[in-house]
Amino acid sequence: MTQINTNWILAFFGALVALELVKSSQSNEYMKREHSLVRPFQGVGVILPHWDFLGSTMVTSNYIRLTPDLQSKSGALWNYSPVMGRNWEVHVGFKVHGKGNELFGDGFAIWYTKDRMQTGPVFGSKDYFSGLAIILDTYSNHNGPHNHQHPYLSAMVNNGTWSYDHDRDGTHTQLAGCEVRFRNVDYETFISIRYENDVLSVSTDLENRNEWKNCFVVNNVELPTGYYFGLSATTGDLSDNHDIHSFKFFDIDTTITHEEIMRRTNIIPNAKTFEPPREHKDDPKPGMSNAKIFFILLFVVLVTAGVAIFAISYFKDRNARKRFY
Ligand SMILES: *[C@@H]1O[C@H](CO)[C@@H](O)[C@H](O)[C@H]1NC(C)=O
Ligand SMILES: [Ca+2]
Repeated sequence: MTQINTNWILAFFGALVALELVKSSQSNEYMKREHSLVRPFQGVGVILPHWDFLGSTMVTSNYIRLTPDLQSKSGALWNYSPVMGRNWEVHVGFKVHGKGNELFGDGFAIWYTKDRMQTGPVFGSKDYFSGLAIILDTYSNHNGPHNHQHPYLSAMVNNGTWSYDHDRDGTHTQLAGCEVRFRNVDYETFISIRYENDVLSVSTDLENRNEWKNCFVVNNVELPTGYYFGLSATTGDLSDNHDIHSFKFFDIDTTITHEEIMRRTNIIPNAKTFEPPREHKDDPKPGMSNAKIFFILLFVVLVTAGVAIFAISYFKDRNARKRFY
């Protein structure tokens, strides 16, 4: 009798677990074709449904090449359906490769922005953008005090006010970043961008391990609904092939109401933990900093002397008073 009971209980919980698994794979998280790119890209009929491309972009059946490994190229790929989802996750499969071993560039960016199909100086796209940029910068412009290695992955949220500063590799407007190594490997490399309840999490799979490695997590990131996904890349004096192998969009909250999605179209992109933009200053000249050191030392000497004089007279006073008792 008790044996039967435990079996029933086990079966009941087993069924519950199975139901949960089915639910999570079916409704909570599923890929939306209208925001995704899956192989083969070129077949009979339409090339790339749901996406437009421009510049040097070339579509083959297995990959989409934003730029070839040639100087001064720029290309982009833009989804033409606005994203009407509150919480989502995007997986991008890519390959950046080229002849250069020491010198290569410039990198590519993944966009979630208000405007689409606009060319410009930020990895082939418009500066002073409104929205989110995830930047995979392969070339260190190195004119500044940042101390990370390249390639470098970083995020920037912009409300149209700020400019991405290449000379500083964007470090003075970034939310967060991490060093990454993805160039010239034989396998496909991946990045995951998850935006859920105003938390932005970026991770990578660059070692062919089939598991995500955290790059950064940033809280309090506000992004509106109704923006567009895009990808763009550029080369300058240095170059690389910037290839996109897949772009998969998952809607991770299908329970959100239509009203909430419409209300969120009015949000202005904002990130509360955003480091306040620093002024772009030229690197200080050596003479200047010597003078600065001299004045700092002088100040320290004067303060020390002042404190010493005060202390001496104070203790003298106390000692003098003590003697009276
Ligand atoms: C854009 O951001 C800047 C700085 O964070 C802020 O001063 C400005 O008011 C914002 N603009 C809008 C339209 O929200
Ligand atoms: Ca750079």
